[in-house]
Amino acid sequence: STPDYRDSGLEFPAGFLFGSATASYQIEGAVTEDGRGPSIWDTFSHTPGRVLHGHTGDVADDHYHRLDADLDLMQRMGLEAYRFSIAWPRIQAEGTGRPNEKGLAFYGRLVDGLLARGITPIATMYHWDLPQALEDEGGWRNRDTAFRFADYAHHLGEALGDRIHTWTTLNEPWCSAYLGYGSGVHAPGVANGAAALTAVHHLNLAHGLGLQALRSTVTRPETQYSATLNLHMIRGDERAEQASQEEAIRRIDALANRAFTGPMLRGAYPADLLQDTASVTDWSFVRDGDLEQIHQPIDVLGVNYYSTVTVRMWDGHSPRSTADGHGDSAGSPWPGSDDVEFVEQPGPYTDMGWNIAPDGLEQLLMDLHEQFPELPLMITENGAAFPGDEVVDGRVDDPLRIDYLRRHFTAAHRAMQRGVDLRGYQVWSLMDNFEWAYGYTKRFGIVHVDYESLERTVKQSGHWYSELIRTRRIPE
Ligand code: GBH
Repeated sequence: STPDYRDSGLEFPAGFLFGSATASYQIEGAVTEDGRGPSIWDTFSHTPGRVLHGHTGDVADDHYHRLDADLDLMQRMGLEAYRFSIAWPRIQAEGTGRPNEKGLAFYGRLVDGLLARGITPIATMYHWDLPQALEDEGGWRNRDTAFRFADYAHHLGEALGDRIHTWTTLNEPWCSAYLGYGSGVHAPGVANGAAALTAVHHLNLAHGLGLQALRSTVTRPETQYSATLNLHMIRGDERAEQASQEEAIRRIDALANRAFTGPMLRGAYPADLLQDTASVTDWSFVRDGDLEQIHQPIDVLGVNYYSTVTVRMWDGHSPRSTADGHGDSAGSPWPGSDDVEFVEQPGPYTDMGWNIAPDGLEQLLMDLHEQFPELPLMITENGAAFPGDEVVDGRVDDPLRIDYLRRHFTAAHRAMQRGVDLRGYQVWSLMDNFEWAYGYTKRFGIVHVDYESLERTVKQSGHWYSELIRTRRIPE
C-alpha cells in the first residue's frame, strides 16, 4: 500500500455493503404535502439570515415526487444499499398522536421499491427534522421529546420494521445538540451551553427509548440496530506542549465522542465530562434509571467521517485561532471548553474547508476497534464537496471527488486488514442536496442535480463508484 492511500485493486469481501446516503430534509421537498407538518428546519431556513442566500428545503431535489426515477437511478448505478432518513413530521405532523398514513405510505413505497430492485434499506429515524410543534415545547431541551421519539419509533417499527435491514436511531446527535442548541448554526438556532448539554442527554435518552420501542415491534430476527455518530478524530497541535495537547484532546474527546459512546455503549457519562462542564450545568437532568434506558445493545455502530480536528489549550493571550470549522456564530459548540483552541490544519481542503485526511479514518476505525472490540462498524457517511461540478456535454468530471473516495476506501480497507469488522460504506451523498446552513452552495453528490431543471446526471465519481461496486475492487 502506498503511504498516500492512493491505491487501486484492493478487494472488498463479499457481504460488504456498498451504498450511498441521503437525508429527508436535504432531498425531499414537498414540505406541505400529504399531511407533513413543519419541522425546525422549515422554520430555520425561512428565517432570514440563517441559511446562505435564504435557501430552503421547500423543493430541494424534489425527491418526494421523483421517487421512482431516483430508485431506478440507484439500480442503474448498482448500489447494494441505500441509507435514507424518515421525516418525523411526515409521520406525526406535530410530533404526537396517530401516525399519518400518507407519510407512512411514502416510506413504504421507498422501501418496497428498494427491495424490488435488490437494494438493502438502511433507515435513519431522525436526521435533524424535529417537528416544530415539539420545539415549541422546548425541543431537545425538553425531556418529554425523548418519550415522543419512542412513540414515533414504535409507529415506524409497526409500519416498516420487518422490511428494514438496519435501523439507525439518530444521525449525529453531536450536531443536533451542539450546533442546534450550542453554537446555533443549525436549527433551532439556540446558542446556550447548558441547553446544548441538556439536549445531549435527551438525545441519548431518545436513542435508548426509541431502540426499545422499535425492538418491541419488530419480529425479524436478522434486523440490525444502530446509532450513527460523527465521532471526532482529534489530534494535538504538535507546536504546543505535550500537556497542552493532551488536555485539549481529552476535553474535546469527552464532549464530542464520550458524551455519546459513554452512555450508549458503557452505561455511564464519563466523570471528566461532568467535571469539565460543571460551571455550565450540574447535569441534574440525568435522572435515576436513565443510563439503564440508554445503555441498550446495538448490533453495529454507524460512523460518519469527513475530516480531523487539531487542538491545543489556548494560552490566554495570543490571538485565538478561529479554525473550529463553525464560522462566526453567537455561541460555542464546545460548552465549558472555550479555552480549547482549534488550529488551522494542513490542507488540501474540500469546499467545506475541511482538511482531507484519509489516515484519520483509518485511525478512527482502529481506535473504535480497540475501545469496543466486539462492536461491528459501518461507515454511514463519507464523501466530499468540491467546487466546479458542472455538466458539460452530459458529463460531470470530478477528479477531486474520485481521489477523495479512493483514498478513504483505501483507508477503510487498511483498517479491515488490521482487524476492524467493517460491514459497509455509505457514500455521502447520492445526489447534490440542501447542505444545511450552506444551502445549495455545496455539492456532495456522486450524482449532479441541476437546480433549475432538477435533472440528475451521474458524475464521473458515480461511475467510478459503480465500477468499485461491480468489481469489488478499487478501480484504477
Ligand atoms: C453530516 O454532517 C450530515 O450528517 C449530513 O447531513 C451533511 O450533509 C454532511 O455531513 C456534510 O456536511 O467542522 O472542522 O469541527 C457532518 C457535520 C462535519 C460536523 C465535520 C463536524 C468536524 C470538523 N460534521 N465536522 S469541524
